[in-house]
Amino acid sequence: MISRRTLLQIIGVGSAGLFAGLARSAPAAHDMSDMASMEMPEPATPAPVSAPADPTAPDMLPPAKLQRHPQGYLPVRTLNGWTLPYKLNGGVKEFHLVAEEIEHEFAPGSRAKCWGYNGTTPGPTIEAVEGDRVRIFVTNRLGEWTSVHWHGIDLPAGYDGVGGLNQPHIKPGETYVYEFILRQHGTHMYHPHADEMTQIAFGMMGLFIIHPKKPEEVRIDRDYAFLLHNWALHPGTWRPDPAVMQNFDIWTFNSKSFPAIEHLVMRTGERMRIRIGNVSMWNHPIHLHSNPFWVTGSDGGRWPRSQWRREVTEIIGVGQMRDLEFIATEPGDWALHCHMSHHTMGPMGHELPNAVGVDQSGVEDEIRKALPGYMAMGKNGMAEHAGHVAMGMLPGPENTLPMMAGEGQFGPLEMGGMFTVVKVRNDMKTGDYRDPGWYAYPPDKIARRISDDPNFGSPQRQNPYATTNEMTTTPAAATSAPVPGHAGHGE
Ligand SMILES: [Cu+2]
Repeated sequence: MISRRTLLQIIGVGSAGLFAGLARSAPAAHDMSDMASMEMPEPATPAPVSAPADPTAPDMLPPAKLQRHPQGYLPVRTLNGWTLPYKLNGGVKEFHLVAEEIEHEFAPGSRAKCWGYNGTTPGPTIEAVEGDRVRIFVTNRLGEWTSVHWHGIDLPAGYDGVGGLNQPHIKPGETYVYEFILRQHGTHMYHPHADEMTQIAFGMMGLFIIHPKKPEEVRIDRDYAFLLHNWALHPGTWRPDPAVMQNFDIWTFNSKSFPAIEHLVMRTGERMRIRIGNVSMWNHPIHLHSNPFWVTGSDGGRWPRSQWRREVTEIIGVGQMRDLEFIATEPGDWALHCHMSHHTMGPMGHELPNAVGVDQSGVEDEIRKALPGYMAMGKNGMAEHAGHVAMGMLPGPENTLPMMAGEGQFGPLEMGGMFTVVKVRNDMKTGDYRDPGWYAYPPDKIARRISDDPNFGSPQRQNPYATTNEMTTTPAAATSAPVPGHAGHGE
């Protein structure tokens, strides 16, 4: 089998060749010296393929503490991401984005050649304030042209970024400048409007948060933000496939797949905003356990309170942004996930025969003659798959995540995509974003086993479509005696 490194060398992206090439083609860079001291990855020197950066290293994570910006706003916390530093130049906020190829890790065990900005996908979050004048330099270090569209932002047409329509494309090596005054506030994003099918599929996207000029009437204590995306990284390959339209392998919050997605933390009684944007090819019903949240805003800014809605699941449509706000009343670990159940899974085949309920014992022996080690699975459902993965019995193809992943304090979570945890604690300090670990459940407030007898309690059960005399429960029978054939039900 060809190793990943060998493969990358064969196709000519060995570290030396790739990065030397980039350095030669780099234009005279806009001064980024003041950015070097900030907590961020080096924009122009992505980690070499042979010694990839560890994305869990402290310098790649958002800071553990966030303080209010001098202009008064609470900065957003971009899940697994970062905010782009700016330079003030004559009252104008200058940002510099660099479109480039990067090596990205979706979760340990799955890496790919992606495209992004300033070393990451999503690119860094741009944060500014309503009324600010921003000047954004965009340097193209890709091998093809690009452009940047400022999605949902009210600006002169010449800065809207549709290559060919609003501006000439930004060719490799060139730097373009966009400059406009922010006339609104809200949750927005940026992405290319040039060869979108490829450039977005490879991860080019970023959040653009405009804070309101006047302090918000209802104050937010924690402000999280992430973008939804899907990727087709076929098992054993190292480059997302931009031609796939529906059967994606990897579902991500900010280009990370659970369990690599950062947890959201908050204190009981705090008000959290979760800003979510969708750059993917599917709509995603995002569901938060615990209290219902209010849907309070979008690209259109924070809505008037009369328009706020209480929900527990909100569909974030393709190209949409939504702000969810919620006040935690119960401490604990609460799931936050897409409710499309395939979107919380890792890579899997979809053309499998349905083996649930099928006795495969004879077949297994036959297949083993041709495929030694073959293991028939799925007779009782797919949960045993997660167990086998956890035991290392199913290594899977190279560079592929398990279909079911993630481990909680009580066992496998069986989730591998758009899933993370909101950790509510009574003692989280204001502005502290450190992971408090798993919740310590009070022993009298947790579901627990009280019997292992399947006949326990003889609850009422029905089977109105039974064709034999087995298993038809009536209320009368249910309250008197166990039903004949009960133990075989469900086979
Ligand atoms: Cu989804």
